[in-house]
Amino acid sequence: MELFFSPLSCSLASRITMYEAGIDAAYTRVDGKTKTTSDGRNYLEINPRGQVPAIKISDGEILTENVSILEYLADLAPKAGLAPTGIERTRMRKWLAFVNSEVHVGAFSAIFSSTAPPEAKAYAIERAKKALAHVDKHLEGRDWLTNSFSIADVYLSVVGNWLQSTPIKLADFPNVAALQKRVFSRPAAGKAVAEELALYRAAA
Ligand SMILES: N[C@@H](CCC(=O)N[C@@H](CS)C(=O)NCC(=O)O)C(=O)O
Repeated sequence: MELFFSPLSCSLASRITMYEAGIDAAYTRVDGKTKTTSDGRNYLEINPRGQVPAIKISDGEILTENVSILEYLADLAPKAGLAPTGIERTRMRKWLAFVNSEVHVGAFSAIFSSTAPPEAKAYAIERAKKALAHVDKHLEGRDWLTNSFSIADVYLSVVGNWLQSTPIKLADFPNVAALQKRVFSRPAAGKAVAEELALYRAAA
């Protein structure tokens, strides 16, 4: 398997999941500006959308989209318990979808966009705050988004990590902050975060 990633971007959730699940993979860095891989390939020929994450699976197929990739990875290692079954699976998918549509793409894509006008950014900041407040309320008295640790918690933690580059304060969402701390304190997740932080800093 090969993961196409950019340090500290949403593809970090795939790396964390792979480490948590004990999945062996090659990690190929993508330059988001030039759309080339670290070994000189044209990334647009791998994922025409030019976005990370993408994974190449054993038959050569390229899978894209965080929500589907994370679930695919979790299902490769059921014993790791990264995705529940039954109605809990449905609840987990709800949170994956919520983080993806309401927080990540619905808000952060505009907040970090180099082309979005200031009005769009201001709207996106308010949208992110509303969505995070909703998640924070759900997390009151809970350790995880569902009844046990899952890929939805991983995804939320990775997206929450971006707040430090925005005017939104993670501390305003204490339950989200506490969940992120729990996730990043796990040995596998912590290793993934530390590795990508080092790669990110080395390039800065
Ligand atoms: N719909 C995609 C969005 C992925 C996405 O936004 N990836 C960002 C990094 S977090 C990216 O590659 N941005 C560069 C670009 O859009 O050109 C998904 O959910 O997987």
